[in-house]
Amino acid sequence: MTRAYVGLGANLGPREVTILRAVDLLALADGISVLEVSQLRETEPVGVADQPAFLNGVVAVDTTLDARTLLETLLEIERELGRVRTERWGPRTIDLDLLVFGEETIDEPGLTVPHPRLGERRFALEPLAELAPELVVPGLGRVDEALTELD
Ligand code: GSY
Repeated sequence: MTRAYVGLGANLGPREVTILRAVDLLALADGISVLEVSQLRETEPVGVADQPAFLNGVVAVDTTLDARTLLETLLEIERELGRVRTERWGPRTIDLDLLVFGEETIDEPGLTVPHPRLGERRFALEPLAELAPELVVPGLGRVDEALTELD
């Protein structure tokens, strides 16, 4: 069993409804137990500034899946909720990012864990710190300390 953390984001359509539906679909998926969902917070877009504000949060799960299968499940849920991948940094109805997968470090085509930009993204680090401030992320260190450094 592996504890994993998944970033939740949306900036198109009914953002909160879509994010909560994504969490429901995660809970229904084989091999995944949803443990806790952070508060959802509105955040300014990072990257392409000229797009609507995001709603972001993080969900903690326990899973018997391996990281690649969990990632495929996340992509499947994104597709089910109408996500169409067009512009890389552009607006999206739903975004599920695999942030942390246990203590594993993975760098393969299409799968990099921990998420390579976690340490620079307040919109991901802040809700992660709400759920797991003492978590030590490989290559990043304690989540609460990483967040303080960002301040
Ligand atoms: O993968 C993250 C998508 N994304 C976001 C986001 O989720 N929140 C904010 N605030 N900015 C973002 N820019 C991108 S790309």
